Amino acid sequence: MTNNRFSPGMLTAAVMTSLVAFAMTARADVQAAEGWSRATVPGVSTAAGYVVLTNKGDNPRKLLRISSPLAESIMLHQSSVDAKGMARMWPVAKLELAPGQSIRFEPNGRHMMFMGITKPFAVGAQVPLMLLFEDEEEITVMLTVRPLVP
Ligand SMILES: [Cu+2]
Repeated sequence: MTNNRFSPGMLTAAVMTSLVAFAMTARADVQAAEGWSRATVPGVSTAAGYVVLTNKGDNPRKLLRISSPLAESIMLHQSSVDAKGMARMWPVAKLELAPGQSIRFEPNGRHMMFMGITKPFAVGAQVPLMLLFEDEEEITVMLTVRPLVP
């Protein structure tokens, strides 16, 4: 026996898929590139993530939340090295991209601090990073894990 008719369930799934695709393409003001992280050693529960974010839209974009299935939480951090070579870092409350603005996250600067990573980051692995912006624009960035020592 064959049945070539679409079932109502299949039709609903097809409609929902197209709605999701539409929602994703309707809001793509912020683009992410050059995502990477560093390998971690066993027992270490934190990691830093780097990316370049660019606002291609005509409106300011405010970052509301950062998350990853591989970490309990992720914070925005800024770090710097002083004249004596001492490195320190501190949390950054918010991040907003003006129209056309590009912000680079990099070592000894702005970074995404992964807290409570669920397993060590292995060289070559891809770490998903979800960035939620105002107006429900959410983008996913894949961070490529580089060796701990470059
Ligand atoms: Cu940090």
